[in-house]
Amino acid sequence: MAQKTALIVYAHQSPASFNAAARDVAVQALTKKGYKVLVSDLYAMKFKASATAEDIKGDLQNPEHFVYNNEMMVAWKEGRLSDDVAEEQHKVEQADLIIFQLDRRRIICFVMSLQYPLYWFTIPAIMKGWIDRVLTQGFAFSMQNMYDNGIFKNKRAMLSFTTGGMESMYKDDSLHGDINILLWPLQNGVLRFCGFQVLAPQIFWSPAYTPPEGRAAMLDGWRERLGGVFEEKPLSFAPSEYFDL
Ligand code: FMN
Repeated sequence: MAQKTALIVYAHQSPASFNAAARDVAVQALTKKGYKVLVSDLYAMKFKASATAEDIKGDLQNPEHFVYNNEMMVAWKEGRLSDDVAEEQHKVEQADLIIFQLDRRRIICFVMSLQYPLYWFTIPAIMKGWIDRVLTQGFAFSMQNMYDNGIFKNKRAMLSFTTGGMESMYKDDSLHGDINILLWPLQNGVLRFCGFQVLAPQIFWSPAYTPPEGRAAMLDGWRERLGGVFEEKPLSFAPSEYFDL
């Protein structure tokens, strides 16, 4: 049987961070389960965060009025994306090429995990850049293919992140408000929009203010969860058919 593949998109500058430890636990746990694990270490790669015309090789369709989405879609179809974007898209696709040799987007048992520290209630800029530049029109979505009919509907994805604030601060009646509101743009607007089955987020609350035994317990819980992550029921969202387009 072909080997199953998981991709961890990772954004932290320090190998001594809790995020690095969470990434290492994920690599170990998924490898133990028989997965081939790919890691995109965005800071180490010096991944370019800005979506610019440099992402396209060759001539632009409309140099007078540059429209990133349109230009990227044409460049993707014609194999003219910059090498760094093409390489990341290949990672997103790779598992099904290995597993089923079918339509390159139709696979099961694939997980994409975004691992990051919460910055200003969202992801770090470098990870937003990865999303902007890699999950492009045509490759990751189209007007016909989104949400329930999304291109990656047979793949799973999840957010895994650390916070500075404590869990009690992220409730609907507390200082920062409900964490689920912060996660909606990422979980619905990015992952589900592209069709991913979204797994519950893995939240490591305030590791910097947690004693060593508490940090170890968080990592143990993560390891245990990953052991059964492919049997988890994804989060539920309102079906697309409820809405008129
Ligand atoms: N912590 C929060 O709880 N909410 C935030 O909005 C938030 N914004 C941050 C923005 C920046 C630019 C930085 C550097 C930190 C921010 N933090 C915030 C704290 C980090 O989330 C925290 O330091 C990190 O999750 C700790 O994990 P680590 O040990 O792996 O670095």
